[in-house]
Parts: sequence; C-alpha cells; structure tokens
Amino acid sequence: MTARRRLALALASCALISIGLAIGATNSSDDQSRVIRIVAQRFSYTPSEIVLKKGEAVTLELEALDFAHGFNVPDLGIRADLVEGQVTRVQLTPEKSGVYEFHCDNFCGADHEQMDGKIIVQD
Ligand SMILES: [Cu+2]
Repeated sequence: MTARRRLALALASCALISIGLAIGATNSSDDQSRVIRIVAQRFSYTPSEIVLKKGEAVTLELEALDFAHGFNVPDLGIRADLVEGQVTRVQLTPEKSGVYEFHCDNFCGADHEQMDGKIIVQD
C-alpha cells in the first residue's frame, strides 16, 4: 500500500466517523421526546391504551405488520396512513387532559370496526 493510498483510507475513515457522529447528534436531539411504539395488526393496536402526561412531548412510532392500516385520533386532529412493514412517526404534545379514542380508518377486513384504542392524557 502506498503512503498516498494509506492517507486516502485514513481520510475516508475520518469522514465516516464524522458522519456517524453527526447522525448520532441528530438522533439524540430527536430523542428528547419519549418514544411510544405501537404495533397495528388486524384487528388491534398493541398497546391499545396509551397513557400520556399533559404537556409531555412524545413520538408515536406506529408499525403496521400485515396491512395498510390507518391511525385516526379525531379529537386530537391526528391521522396517519400506516404502510405495511414500515414505521410511521407521529409527534404529539397533548395540551388537555382527557380520553381520546383512536381507530383504524382504512378498511382492513371483517373486524375493522373493532380496531381501536385510546390515549389517556393525565394532568
Ligand atoms: Cu385496520
């Protein structure tokens, strides 16, 4: 290996490490909100009950396992399309305590109407 080639490799490694650090920094700033993972699968969400604190910023990470489900929380003005096999992120900071129902609004089969849950926001 020539000295020049060695230098190029060293520079490339530095660049990769810098990129890694930059991505790490980006992630850590996003991570300030609590992440809540929700799995959507015919015909339920797991968990189906989510307890949040008023004023707490959270990120919902929704994953549809078997179908393109929907995620609709009408009273919080939130709706998202969940793509099968992908994670969909929804940012949320509830400003008012209460119980907010959510449901699947993309017809997914026989018990689609039963596919629902609730977000409980506590003071
Ligand atoms: Cu569904």
